[in-house]
Amino acid sequence: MTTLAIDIGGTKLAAALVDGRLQMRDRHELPTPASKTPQALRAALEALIEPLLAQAQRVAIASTGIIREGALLALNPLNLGGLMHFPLVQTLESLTGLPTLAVNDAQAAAWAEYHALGGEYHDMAFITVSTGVGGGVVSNGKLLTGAGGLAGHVGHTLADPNGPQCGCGRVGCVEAIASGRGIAAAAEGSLAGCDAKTIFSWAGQGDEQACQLIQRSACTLARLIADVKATTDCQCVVIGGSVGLAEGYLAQVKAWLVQEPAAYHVKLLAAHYRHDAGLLGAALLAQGE
Ligand code: ADP
Ligand code: BMX
Ligand code: ZN
Repeated sequence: MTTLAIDIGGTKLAAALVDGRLQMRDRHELPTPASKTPQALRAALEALIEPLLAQAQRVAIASTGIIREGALLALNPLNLGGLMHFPLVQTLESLTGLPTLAVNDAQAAAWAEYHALGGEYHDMAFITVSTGVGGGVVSNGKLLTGAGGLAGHVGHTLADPNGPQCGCGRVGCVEAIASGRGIAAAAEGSLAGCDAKTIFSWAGQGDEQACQLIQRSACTLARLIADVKATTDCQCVVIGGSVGLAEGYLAQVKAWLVQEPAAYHVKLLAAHYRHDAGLLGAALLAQGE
């Protein structure tokens, strides 16, 4: 059976066909519409799936936001242009006529990365550093989604009580500091208005402010990883997302983590499936694996 896998992030939408055991083809992307209206997201999803639809027998979605009873509920609506609620499964079922499953993007990616570890570990966590900071936890071989879909949303734990306001309503969340959006929001002067990707390229050229912004993110992420270790006693933490996978970032996180007491040290790995972990995890879950 061929699965039409869809990944809805705060910055980009991706779709691909997935056959059998994780063979992916025809992957392509579109920008996520920066509009508050559900109509804009529906139209973008329709355009995204159009070239793939005829070959698929089911749909699997990994999406940013809390996924509860098939609907997307934004925890941080600012990551989706202010969109609060979107009927995800209902929309895709009506667009495709196919059975559809939806799961949070970082939870889906955690599941794919857990499979990639090949049975070596039974307790792991995945953290994406992307538009936001998302997380997924596998405990004793089971993916935790929680009673209402909130499990693993570690990006909304406290990093700094005097830190920036987070779009979720709290102050000083990890996401408000460490995410791509958080890095960009703190940029001043010559870097004001730059996105995280541009700030990374300035850091590569030795720009002092750019290096400091990335260091602030990496240090915040390392403290979060220590908290995740203390909460779950996971055997490894896998890092994904375009910021998490950016050159040199993981090495900085590792350097900060070793400065924490040894009890909080944990093996850190870059996502095996790179930018496809969400797509593949959703496909695996739709296959019942
Ligand atoms: P999404 O959040 O939609 O899943 P990404 O994982 O691509 O998407 O994360 C988007 C964030 O990553 C944005 O803040 C963007 O500026 C940043 N980004 C994209 N590419 C890079 C890169 N090569 N290096 C560093 N940051 C990047
Ligand atoms: C936010 C939250 C999470 C998501 C994470 C990463 C929303 C809309 N999203 O914390 O559900 O997993 O961002 O999302 O509240 P991404 O867009 O950065 O991949
Ligand atoms: Zn928050």
